[in-house]
Amino acid sequence: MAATGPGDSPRARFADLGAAGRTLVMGIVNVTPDSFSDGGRWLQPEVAVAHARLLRAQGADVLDIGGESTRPGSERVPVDVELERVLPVVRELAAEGAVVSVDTVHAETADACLSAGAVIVNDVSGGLADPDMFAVVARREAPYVLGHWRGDPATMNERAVYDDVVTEAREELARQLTAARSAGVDPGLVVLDPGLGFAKEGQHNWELLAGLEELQGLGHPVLVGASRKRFLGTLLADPDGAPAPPLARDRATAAVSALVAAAGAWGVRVHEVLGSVDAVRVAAALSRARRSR
Ligand code: PMM
Repeated sequence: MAATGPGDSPRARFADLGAAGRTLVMGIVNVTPDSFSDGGRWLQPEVAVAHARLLRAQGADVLDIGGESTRPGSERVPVDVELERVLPVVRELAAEGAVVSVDTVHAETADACLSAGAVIVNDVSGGLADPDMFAVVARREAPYVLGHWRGDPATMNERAVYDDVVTEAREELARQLTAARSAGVDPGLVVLDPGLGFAKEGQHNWELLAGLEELQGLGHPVLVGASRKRFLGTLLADPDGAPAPPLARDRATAAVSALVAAAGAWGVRVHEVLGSVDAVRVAAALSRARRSR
């Protein structure tokens, strides 16, 4: 049983997540018409809440609520529309005691969702999209996922150029970490994310997964979001080269969850929760057995 609940501070709720003693599973609830694998499915608040409840019952430790798709070429959403989508969902789930994160690059959305009971701000832009984000996160003393990013969905594909993606992502994350600290963000509340698929080609994603330890070397917990992403579809392509569709990527997603959990990831962000819950439990059992030998 968690020792903290809805009345406790985001800081305390975040610390409490550590009691799981294993990699955490963050279940994705995209309240959008256009996310790449599930756009439109959970756009009605009641449907989104019901889906989130199911993910929680399946063992998700955190529910990640997003109101703006970040897939390549997707449309930017005004903050009022984003809030209309996510706020009722955040409010309801937080009141039920769920640990909610809000997937947004907008400071105003983050602020409003924290007031509605969200515990974590998940910012794929790592503070680059909105100059006010770090100030809000600092003022609210909110746990913060800082993602590696090189520009919005309209331009990110052309920015996927690296000599060494692990070194460069690490340096760019370190730069944003410094900026966050200067703005007053508590580094003890920051989780890093390599931003798979954000200005990354398939090979870059694999290299980042292989280089997880180097990112962990920055001294922060690391969250991995591989779920249903295109590089898994490419890996699982049929003999004619047609990529596996998003819904056929869940087993591979769970395999990634097991492997990054074994590598010490803080969390995995996934659409299909059951497979990853089993995967992180397998990894935890193996690591306990290793320690007891
Ligand atoms: N990927 C997406 C959206 N939000 N957040 C984090 N922290 N990490 C990610 O990799 C990430 C994210 C895009 O995937 P989706 O459209 O399926 O949510």
